[in-house]
Amino acid sequence: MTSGSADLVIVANRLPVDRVTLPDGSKQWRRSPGGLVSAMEPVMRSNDGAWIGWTGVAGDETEPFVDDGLSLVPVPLSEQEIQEFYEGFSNGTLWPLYHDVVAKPEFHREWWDSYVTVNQRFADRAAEIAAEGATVWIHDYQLQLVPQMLRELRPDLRIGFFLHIPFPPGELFQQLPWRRQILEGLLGADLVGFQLSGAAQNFVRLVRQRVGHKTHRDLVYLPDGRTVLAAAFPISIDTAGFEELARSESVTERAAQIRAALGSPKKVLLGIDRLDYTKGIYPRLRAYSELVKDGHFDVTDSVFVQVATPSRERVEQYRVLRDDIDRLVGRINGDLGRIGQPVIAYLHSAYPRHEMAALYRAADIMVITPYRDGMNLVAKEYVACRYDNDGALVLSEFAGAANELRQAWQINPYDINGMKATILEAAHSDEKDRARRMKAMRKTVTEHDVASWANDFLAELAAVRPTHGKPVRPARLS
Ligand code: GDG
Repeated sequence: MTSGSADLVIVANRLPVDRVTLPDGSKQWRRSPGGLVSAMEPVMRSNDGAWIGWTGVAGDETEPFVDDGLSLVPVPLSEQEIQEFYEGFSNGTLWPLYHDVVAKPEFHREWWDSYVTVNQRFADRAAEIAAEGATVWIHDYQLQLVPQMLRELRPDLRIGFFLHIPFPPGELFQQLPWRRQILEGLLGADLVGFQLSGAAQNFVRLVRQRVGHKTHRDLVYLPDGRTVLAAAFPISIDTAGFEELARSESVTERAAQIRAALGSPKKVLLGIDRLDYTKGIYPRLRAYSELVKDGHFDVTDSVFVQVATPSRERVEQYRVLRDDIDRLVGRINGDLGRIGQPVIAYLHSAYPRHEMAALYRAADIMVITPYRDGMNLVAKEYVACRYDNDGALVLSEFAGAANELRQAWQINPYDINGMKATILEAAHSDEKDRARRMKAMRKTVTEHDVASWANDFLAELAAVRPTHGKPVRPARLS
């Protein structure tokens, strides 16, 4: 195969742009806000980089284009592929399976077939545009077969893969009928990155047990002489960017407006999540409503603001979740609210980054309670915005972020009473204690931002020794 001209290729399910229709009816691309884009942008610019992904529009056959200096290469998905590859296998099979089976994963052979077809399309595209010896960085659970498919087409490339969500323990992973294919798909990479070292260990153990390759600590030795390194790279945020936004006059003003609009309560609690069953929104709201019912919070001077960003609305489990949360909020406000004073101010909507920063600044207590989360960037964003060293973070021990944000008030979302007690503790904490905790957490997110995350990953990928001289036994079938 002939090679292209890009020295660094990012491969992700979505391109970092959205198609927007202007008031005059014309279409334009708008850069989607997100840590990954801001982290990759400088590296892409200095490396002749290109980004491969889907535009988000069914059947879109847009040719490669340049947007504000970035080369973007669309991969088309048909309506049926969106249903089978994206909503089906990615979000109906892998997402629940990788999140501790919080919801029941569905296994359908047509979904798998579509996953293979679409992964091959991404691999073909990457093979076309990557220059000789280029670095290719593949992202996330939708594209786990791409590393191996790409290696077959282009053995000259340096291939990295990063999984943004948890990697499950073997006991759960082995439910997957295509477990061996997924492991082999990932082993096409030279470096497989995870959020936590426990996930990397799960992966290496599974490779040893299920595929039969020789492993040592975080290394896998393949029979063809290649070495694959599995390691943790906890993702982060554009810390300085968030802090700057939070310090701006307009965000400061908006934060004050938000508090005033809420009736100037003594305590504002805040939850911000994609509306997803892994995020533990239900037990969180129940815990808070019980605290109100028990008289620990008074609806006249405290309020819980819950922002739930619409997500994956065509997937059945997400529709059910939305109805469950709607009903719960309605019941809580109906039972315990007053005129103009809801217990929970519930917003099913997405907001600009500016509004998010204002909400973070307006909140006394940020409550983040996922059953399982790869990292949880919202927790880090809250910390980045609290340059005043005030504000309390209540954080689930099942979020990857809990590993770094040790000074948060940590909770177990399955333990409602424990969660209630900890929220109360955070609410009654004194200023000095809050400042001590917040300062320590701010140090962490300042020292480890998304730029250092990307640099660490790419430096490790550049340093891995792709071959070994060890005699290894051939893989056995599982
Ligand atoms: C996956 C993993 C891992 C949310 N609502 C709005 C909005 N957001 C932004 C937040 C934050 C991001 O979306 C959400 O990131 P999270 O990390 O909290 O969660 P997932 O979407 O599930 O992300 C997760 C992550 O990948 C990265 O590896 O941490 O564990 O599940 O940045 O600010 N942004 C705007 N308006 C909204 O309404 N502008």
